[in-house]
Amino acid sequence: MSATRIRVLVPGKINQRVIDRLAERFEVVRIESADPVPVSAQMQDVRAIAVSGRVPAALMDALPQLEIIANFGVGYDGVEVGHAAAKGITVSNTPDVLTEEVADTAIGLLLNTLRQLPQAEQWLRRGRWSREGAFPLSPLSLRGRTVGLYGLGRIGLAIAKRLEAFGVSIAYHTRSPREGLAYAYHPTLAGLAAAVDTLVVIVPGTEVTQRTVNDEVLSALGSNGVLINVGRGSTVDEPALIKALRTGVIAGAGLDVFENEPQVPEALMALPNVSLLPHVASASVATRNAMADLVADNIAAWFETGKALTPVPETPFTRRGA
Ligand code: NAP
Ligand code: 8YV
Repeated sequence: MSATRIRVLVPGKINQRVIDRLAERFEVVRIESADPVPVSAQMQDVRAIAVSGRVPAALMDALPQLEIIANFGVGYDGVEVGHAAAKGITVSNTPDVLTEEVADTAIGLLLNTLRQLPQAEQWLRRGRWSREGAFPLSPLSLRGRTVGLYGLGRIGLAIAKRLEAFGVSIAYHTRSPREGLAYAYHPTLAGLAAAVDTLVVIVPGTEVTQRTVNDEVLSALGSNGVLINVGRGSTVDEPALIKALRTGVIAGAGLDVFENEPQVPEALMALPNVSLLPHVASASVATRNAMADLVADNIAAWFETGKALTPVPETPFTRRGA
């Protein structure tokens, strides 16, 4: 089948390389956002969506010929995947190509949080080193820590491998233990938090993981405790975290993701014991290019071979008639 005239909808902003790659073979239709749902004759024969953001059920319902949604990102919490599965629409994501980059960033964020490296650089840049002397010693250190991973999938494992080289103890919580690993498994998140002093969140944002890092988990982590979140903001109860950081229930936090991005609570920004990044864990040119290619290649493969390259587990479909 020729793919040249197939119409692909792109709601909202996306990496330019996705547009350039798709435009080589498809007709790309851009709209500002998925809300409100577009109503136009053009929508009647849209067969694919490429997206970095939300695809609500209503958008799927407005596109009668929709076959595939290619998500820019390994996490696809913005796509109502249950609705897509029920309608026989395939959803693809971008696993593996970003794993090492995100793991690198997680380690950087962990060190920044513990050793206050961004604050130390500001001390130098603002002339305080020459005026006032040495930057104060960091109260926290990675030395002697026990790190718990909440999530030990592709990225969690890549973080754990890096942590091994730092000589820290490693434990984890997932729904089912991974075979063949020497890390201590904890069947509950609260149990993991009680056993470690550093908790790294790298689970998907789902209804089940929502706000699971709550008062109880933060209390269990303890007053020397540090929380690092590179998964999704929805997994952490942000007001509970702010309270815990303010009152010394835990010692510090490093966050790349937030509940209501790009809004970050003033109360969080005002805290001295946090290191904050604007969702940049995969944000290098090379990694974002690889993600963009995988989005375009998923759509091309779907129409050429009848199978997406990296469909999500909920939609293991092949194309009708392929
Ligand atoms: P993955 O390979 O699917 O791993 C997910 C891990 O989470 C698995 O170990 C899984 O184990 C565990 N998990 C899932 N649901 C759970 C639950 N309810 N309770 C406990 N554990 C649970 O995914 P990945 O490639 O490592 O990516 C993980 C997530 O990182 C993505 O979904 C995305 O949200 C986030 N991410 C963020 C950035 C960023 O820029 N900050 C970049 C990339 C990815 P079980 O199935 O055994 O529970
Ligand atoms: C991206 C991510 O920043 O892959 C993911 O799940 O969170 C990041 O790599 C995001 O998906 C694109 O905006």
